[in-house]
This record gives sequence, C-alpha cells and structure tokens, in this order.
Amino acid sequence: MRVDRVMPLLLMAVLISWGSAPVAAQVSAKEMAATAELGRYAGQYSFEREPEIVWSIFANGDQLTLEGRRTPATKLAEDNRGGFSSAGGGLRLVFEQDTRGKVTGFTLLSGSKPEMAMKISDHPEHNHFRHYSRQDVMIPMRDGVKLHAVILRPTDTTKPLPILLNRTPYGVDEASSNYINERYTALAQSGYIFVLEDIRGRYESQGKFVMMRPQVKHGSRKAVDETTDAYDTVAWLVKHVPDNNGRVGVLGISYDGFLAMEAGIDPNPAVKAISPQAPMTDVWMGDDFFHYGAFRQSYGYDYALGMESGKTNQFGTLKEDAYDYFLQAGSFAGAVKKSGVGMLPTWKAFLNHPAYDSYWRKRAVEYHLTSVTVPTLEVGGWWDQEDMWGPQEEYAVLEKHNEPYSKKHRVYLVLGPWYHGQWVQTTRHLGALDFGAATGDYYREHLEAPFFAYYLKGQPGWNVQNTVTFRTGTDKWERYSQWPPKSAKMEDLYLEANGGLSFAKPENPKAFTAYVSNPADPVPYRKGPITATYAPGSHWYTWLAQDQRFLGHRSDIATFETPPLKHNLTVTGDVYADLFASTSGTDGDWVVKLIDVYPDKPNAGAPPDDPNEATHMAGYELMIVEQIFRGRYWKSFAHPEAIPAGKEEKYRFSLRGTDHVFLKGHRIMVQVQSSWFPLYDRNPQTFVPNIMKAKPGDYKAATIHIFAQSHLELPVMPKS
Ligand code: PG9
Repeated sequence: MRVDRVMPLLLMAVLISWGSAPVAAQVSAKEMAATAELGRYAGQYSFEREPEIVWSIFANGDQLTLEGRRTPATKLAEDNRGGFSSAGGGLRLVFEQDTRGKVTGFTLLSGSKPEMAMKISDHPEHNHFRHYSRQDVMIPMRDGVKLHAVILRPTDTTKPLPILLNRTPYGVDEASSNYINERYTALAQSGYIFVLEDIRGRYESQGKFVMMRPQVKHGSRKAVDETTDAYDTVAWLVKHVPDNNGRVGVLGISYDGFLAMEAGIDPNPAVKAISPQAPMTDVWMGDDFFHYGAFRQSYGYDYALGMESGKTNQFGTLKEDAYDYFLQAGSFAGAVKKSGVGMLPTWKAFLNHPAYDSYWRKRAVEYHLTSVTVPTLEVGGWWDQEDMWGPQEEYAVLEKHNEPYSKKHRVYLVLGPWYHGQWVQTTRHLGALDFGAATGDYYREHLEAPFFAYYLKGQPGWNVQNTVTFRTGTDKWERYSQWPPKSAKMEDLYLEANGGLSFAKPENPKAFTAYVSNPADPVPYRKGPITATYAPGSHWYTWLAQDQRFLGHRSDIATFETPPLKHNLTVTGDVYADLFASTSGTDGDWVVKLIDVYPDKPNAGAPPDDPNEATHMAGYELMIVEQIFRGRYWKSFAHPEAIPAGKEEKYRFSLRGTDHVFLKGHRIMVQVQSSWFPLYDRNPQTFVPNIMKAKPGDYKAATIHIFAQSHLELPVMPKS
C-alpha cells in the first residue's frame, strides 16, 4: 500500500507536496504594499471536521503561502473567481470575512466536498520540516541482481543515525525531503536515515517480481527470497552509508508489512527492530486473496492486474459496475477471459490452486515465525479491508515465543480504528464514524516513534508492556498485558429461531431460521456503484464500516437482534462463530456479521458532540467483526468435500479480534448470509471440483437453515 493509493482527497491535499518554488528573499515597495493588503489573511486555520489539521497562511508579495505541520509550503495566487489557487488549481481556498471585514476562515474547494476551516490565530507558524538530502543507489544482492534504493538523510547533522528501511513493490521515486516529513512526520523530526527500496523486479530494480515470493532455505549462497534481499540490503547499507550507527529498523504497511516481517526472519544482525503493519501473512486463510477458502474475486482480479501487467503499478478502472461485470462473467475463469489481457501469474495461481495446497502454504508467513528474533511492533486496523488477519495472526504466533521479563525479544501489538493503513493519516474519521481525536497521530507520535527511538537510539519513552488497542464505542486507548486479555470471559450469544439474540441456551435447539440463497442474485458486499478496487473515488477503503441498512430487507439474509441494551457490553478479544446449519445444496458459503445497531433516535440527554449519539448515526448498523467461510472446507482446507445436502453440520470459525463497547440503548445484531458479491466469488452451491471454473448450470439456489443452537462466542469483559 502506498500513501497515494489510500488517501482521500482532502488528506491528499494536506499531505502531498505541491512542489512550490522558494519564497523570494528581496521585497520591492510594490510587493510590500501587496503584502500589507494580503496580511489580513495571515494566520492559523483549523479545519472544522478535522481540528487537528491546522494550516498557516503567510502573505508574501502578491501571493499567499500555506503550510501545515504535515504540509509543505504551497503558493496560492488570487484567481479570477474570488479565491486563491495553487499552481495547476489542485488547491482552491475561498476566504470568509465578518461584517467588519475581518477574515474568519476559508472553504477549501478541492476534494469531493467543501471543507471549512476557522481562523484560530493571526500568527502563522512555519512547519519546521527537517531538510533531507536524497541519493539514489543500486544495491547488489547475493545473486548479482541490483536493487534500486533512495537514501534520505537529514542535512543538519553528521551525528551517526540509525537507518529506517522500507522495502516496497509500489515505487520509491516520489521519495523526497518533503515526502519524508509529510509521511513520517514524528520520525523525520527525530532524525533517521530513511532508505526506500524497490523490491526485486519492480520499478527501477533488476530481477523478477514474484508475488509474495516464498521463503527459500537460508544459507544457500545463491537462493533468494525477500528475507535474503532484506539481509543483503542491510549488510550493504551499514557498510556504505556514511554516519550510520549500525542499527536498522524495518517498517512498512501491507505488502511492505510482509516485507518488514520477512526482514525479521533469520535477520541481519544489524536489524534491531521491525514493524510489520497490516502485513499480509496468509493470503488464503484470511488476508488479501481468500478468507477461509472463499475467493476474493474482485480484489484478487484487480490487484494482480495492478501488479503483474507491468513493472510499475497499473491499477485500473472498470467500464461497468463490478457487480454486473463479475455476474456476467460467471466464474473467475470467465472474468479472466473477459479481461482480454491474457493470463497473469497470480490469476493462474487462483485458477489452479483454489484449495489450501502447498502453493499457498509456502507463501504463508506464520509457519516461519518460530522465534521473536527482534523487537516487533505489529499494527492493524479494526476495519482493515485487506489484511485484518495478518497482524493479529503474526502477534498470536510470535507471542508464544516472547522472552519473559525482557524487552529484547518481544512482540507488541497495536490495534486501532482504521481501514487498511489509515494510521498514516491525520483524521478523526473513518467513513461516517468520528472517534473524537486523530488516532493516527496518536499512534505515530506516542507509539511508533517511541518504539523506534527506544530500540534504535536507546532513548527512554517506550512503556508499552504488550498490547495497545483503541476501544471503540467509548473511544479510548486501552493497554493490556496480554492479548486477548484474560479478564474477558467467553459467553455464547444464541441465534434464536424467532429472530432474537440471547445469552440463554435455546429450549429447542432444532428450531431454525430459513432463507433461500440464489447465486443469480447474490448479496452485494457494499453499496453500489461498485467501482474497481482502486479506481478514483472508490469506496473500497471504508466498506467494512458502511451502514448495513443499504441491504434493505433482503429475504436472503437471516437477521437476529437483541432489544436495546440496558447496560454497556464490552467485547474484548477474538469472536468465534459456531454455526449449526444445513443447505439443500452440496456446497455453500457462510457469512457471519456482528453488528452494532445505533438507537433510532439520538439520546436527547447526550452532549451534542458525542459521536455515538450524533444525529447522522441514528439507526446506523455498524459491522464490528465479520467473516466468511467456504463450506466445502468443512473437513479440511486442503481437501474440499461436498456437504451432505439437508444435513445439519457445525461450522466453527474465528471472526478475529475486537475491542468494542455496545453502548446502553444500542442493540446487538447478527446477520448470516450466503454471498458477499463481487468481493467474494459466488459459490455455485453445488459441489464442483473447482469453483474457479464452474459452469453456468452449476449455480443453483439453495434453502438454508440456521439452527437455534448456533451462537457467537463473545469475549465479554466484566462490568466496570
Ligand atoms: N493489501 C495489498 C496486498 C499485499 C499483498 C498481496 C496482495 C495485496 C497491499 O496493500 O499491499
């Protein structure tokens, strides 16, 4: 994931360098007069929706310059429509004034909707970006292939500094002094030698790109993988980069997070800390490409197209709605045919390896995590639409190998209220949700920066014992000495046949709720229009937090709900589904969603700025955790088997972790459905050898029964 792929427009405007020229040093009399006129705009402005984003406006000659803590100096000239615009028109500000002519704020007219900012001071402040010099190098690997890297170091010191390495398939050319200051603000201020490297076969690096290159046996002189490339890169850097202190940290998000974890396997001794953030870890079991065997069709299609159509990113758009595109294509084989671009290596893998065979096992990282080799900070988002599984799984596997009472070999976990990689942003929001503070800033300043400062610079300040989460509902950071915390007790919440949800065991476990799942009319996973994953304006990033009411009253979704809660209920840890279900078909998918239903009317007594009671959230149905399980793997992930038609079977799977308070007055809802299209391909509901190649005649409607002994296991915290 690269920042430019995940930024909503406003934040793009805030964070991206506009490449402005330096402000002129000599000021003419005419310019002085103009400055006096423009001086009334000078000051600091805070955004109404995002108060943590503060821009300063300076008057210089006949232009204004804006700067922010994470925004480089950008010149604005008066335009002929009564506003001020940056060169090229990327940013446009229209100022407001009161009846006495005093400037009170501006409206930013750049993103999809206008954003208001209020003037909070007449005294602008410079952003104090630290200047970094840039050097491009080609680093030789053990097999002779050379990898391209950009080295950025602060120009204001020659003191030995640690290296922070980010390896990526997404291109490093944009790396500049401004980029480092915008993206890594706290780390850039502290001072590191940043190294950004194109991995093998991508952008300006030599060699062949292999999607999630599997591990080789280390020790062999020529065999390479991402671990050996990280090892060789680090060896070269500590030897050749002047004034480094011999200590290296490796960090990255998503694919880069996978690469950061790989750097911690049989690591180069100079690697002293790593931070895999939303690392994809097992793309068949729960990350990008499958979830428990259900194929993430639209994502897998788009991602492989973006990465394997060329050496540089080629993320595309679709002419038609993705729902229609994939429905019309039939199976994934049909979609590949329809693409007209031939066969891509990862598409071929999807077609030939639908089950959890050695192809996917070889790519799964968890099997290689047999010790905590270096201090490791895992980071994940509760609403991560790509790699929710990775950070939690890596933490769970590594945690068993923690060295007790030592900070030397420890794994730490941070889980926050974010979509994929959203912690790089300054925002209080995720879609409609408002957490009341810029949680990404908190993470970067109070967790990420102290972690690296402690392990790479020996500075105090890293006081995390084990796990830090942002508890949603009450919207507070919490700390735990263990994840999941022992204090949570598992309680079973039953899916009653009358549509209720109850902690009491059902009197008649054979009672059931029924629906018909029809592959000709699959349940959409998000509100349409469904664009290509990374198409401009795509709602892909926030779909997990979308109001589920968009589904209306479809008859192919079983809904179970509690009455309004009389007390807060805090759920902290991993949620499991124990589904007792039958299908009239011989295969099928099981989607389970745990939902927080906001009260229909906001609580009249609540403070007006209480985000949980905000008017626009009235009746909102927010997914807290959710998961899909492909029925054919009911006995084994490697060897699919037909489900006996009409027979009740038990399906147990994890919905992963949460730390959420269902507030008093809210309802808990559980929904069960059998499709989530087109993110997940349609299950024909008739057992076929390979769903990727299913024929039109294989897709059949099926009657589903959800029996009343079905329940979710919820880790419930004691009442406080
Ligand atoms: N989630 C992306 C990805 C990583 C690895 C494999 C496939 C996809 C990413 O954002 O990098």
